Amino acid sequence: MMCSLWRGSLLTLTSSLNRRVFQCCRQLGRSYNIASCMPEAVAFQGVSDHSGLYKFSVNESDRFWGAVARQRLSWISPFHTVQNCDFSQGKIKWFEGGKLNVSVNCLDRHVQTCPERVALIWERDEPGTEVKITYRQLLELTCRLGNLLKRQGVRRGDCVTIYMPPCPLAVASMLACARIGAAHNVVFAGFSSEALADRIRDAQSSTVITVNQGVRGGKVVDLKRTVDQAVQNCPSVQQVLVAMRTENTVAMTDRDVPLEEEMMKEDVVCEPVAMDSEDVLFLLYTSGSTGKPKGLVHTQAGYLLYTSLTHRYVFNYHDGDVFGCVADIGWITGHSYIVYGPLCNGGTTVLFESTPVYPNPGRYWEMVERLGINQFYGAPTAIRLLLKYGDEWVQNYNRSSLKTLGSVGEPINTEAWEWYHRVVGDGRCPVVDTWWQTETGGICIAPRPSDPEAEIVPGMAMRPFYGIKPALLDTEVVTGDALCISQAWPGMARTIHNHHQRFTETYFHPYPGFFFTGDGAHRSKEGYYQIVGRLDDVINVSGHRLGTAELEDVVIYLMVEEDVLAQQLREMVSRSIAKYACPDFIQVVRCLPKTRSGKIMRRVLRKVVERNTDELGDLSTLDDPDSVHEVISGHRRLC
Ligand code: 6R9
Repeated sequence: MMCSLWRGSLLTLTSSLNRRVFQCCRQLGRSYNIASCMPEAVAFQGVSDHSGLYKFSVNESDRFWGAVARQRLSWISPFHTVQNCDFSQGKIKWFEGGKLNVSVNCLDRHVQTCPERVALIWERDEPGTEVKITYRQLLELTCRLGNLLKRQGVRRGDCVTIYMPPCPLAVASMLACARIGAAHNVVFAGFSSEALADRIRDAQSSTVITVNQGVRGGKVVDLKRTVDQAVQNCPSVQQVLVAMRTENTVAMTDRDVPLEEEMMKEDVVCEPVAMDSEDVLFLLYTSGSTGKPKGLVHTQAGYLLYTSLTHRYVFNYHDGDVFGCVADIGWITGHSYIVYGPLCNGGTTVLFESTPVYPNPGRYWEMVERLGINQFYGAPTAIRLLLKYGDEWVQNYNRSSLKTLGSVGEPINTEAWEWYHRVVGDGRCPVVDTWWQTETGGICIAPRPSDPEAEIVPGMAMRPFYGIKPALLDTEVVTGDALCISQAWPGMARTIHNHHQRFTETYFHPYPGFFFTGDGAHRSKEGYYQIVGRLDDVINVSGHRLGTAELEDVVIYLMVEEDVLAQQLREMVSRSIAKYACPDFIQVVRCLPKTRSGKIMRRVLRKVVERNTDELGDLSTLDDPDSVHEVISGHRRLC
């Protein structure tokens, strides 16, 4: 029976009226009006252009978000207050009084209008074996899972930990939690058993959902075994639901529940729970620079609204498009732009199980051709890796379906940006460098390609999204560098699970009255933003503050080629930045300590250089633990 649910069917995606309206608007060219930048905006009388709409969104924030929330979301009962926020206490509340169900917004309403539209394309590890799941099928999977969770004793307000690679059952698990009012805690299925155990314990989950094995880059990974090890140290866990990703059997204990078998016994109808706007939707842990990882809390309505709006406008997503975000679902990017944003918009979204180089460095672009991907969203670390392999791997494939290219996770250096634009996008697709964080819930600064007038400068995140009011505040050494946001927006995190004080201290105390992002940024005279990296990674040389991004932009390629002498590196830095910026000390390593999402853990490097290797902080998100040992031993040898 499972097979019939999994069997992919080729569907003709219906082109809705909406799409035709947009085509007309585009034909009108420069004489576009407000309806072409935001159809919802007809409610904002008197506002007639894109920048006017932005101003309205920040100056009349209640009217803006109130109208958008009424139009974009399906409510069970209407909200009475748009926002009730006080940064001094870290109090953030949106759409109070309103009740809704997130899974209904992501599934049921699309099943009513287009049940056979493809919701998910599961791009499995082996190219050409993708599986398509329609909205009707995804609703069915979600309901069965919701009923199973209830049968297993999961109640409204509980938190379910999900340790699965990107796959339809992982998405159905997230939505099943949302349907029955439980929160989810997705843990990246590459984290160690200790990292998983830490997160299960902090979230106090009684239920874990996993798969027997994962498959990535041609390798089989024993995920269930990692869960077994983790739950030994998690007294809260009462059951582990195990889905079968491969045909290999794994040892099952009394605690384990065979997921497919049990969900097939359940009904395909599961009554959605009416949730308050501010009930918890999920926890997501991000590494803290010191101490334990932080379980950031996102709630129902505001988060859903914000991801849906940003997905629609930042990527210029239209009905019928295929959206390809190659992130993992265990990262906020996966939550917001694989699952919630695209599904809320009735989109078709890709779940990428593989790696950028499996079976070869043409994988992304072969997939773009085969699936007809229209918006591609990836990380600079992968773009830089692929660039090294040359243009042919890209040019071998037809990429004419592509309309927008997105970048996220770290600053994209100029060469990578140019290559992405010129080679991948054939110079015709806007590259949107999107700045945001787990804490912000969705994209906050991006070029906004849906604005036909918008200029895009390579390597710049450019402009704030609707409702986002950035402020650059003085740091200890330099004026106007610390990126803050001066008013609330619906997508922002509400607290750190069980640590509200840490939440207010981290984000609201450094600059009273502002949300502090921890990143540094510059603003050009045109008002465009450029992100320069984490402020705590800034290097202070003779009173000059240097962003790590700026330095890395100069040396990055040489480092990869590994055949460049220290002297040449110094000359380059001195030529491109200044003599004072030249490093005194250069250590060549095989690879830098990075997180799974490709961010260099510079705080760890700093500790090594300071010889404080006993205080490396939270290393649970580290991709390759050996990299730290190599840096430490190499550093000892050199000094
Ligand atoms: C979405 C995500 C957040 C941190 C953020 C910043 C860095 C993300 C960026 C970027 C420069 C961009 N970052 N996007 N820096 N340009 N376009 O990555 O969330 O994992 O929480 O990381 O990533 O430093 O503060 P998260």
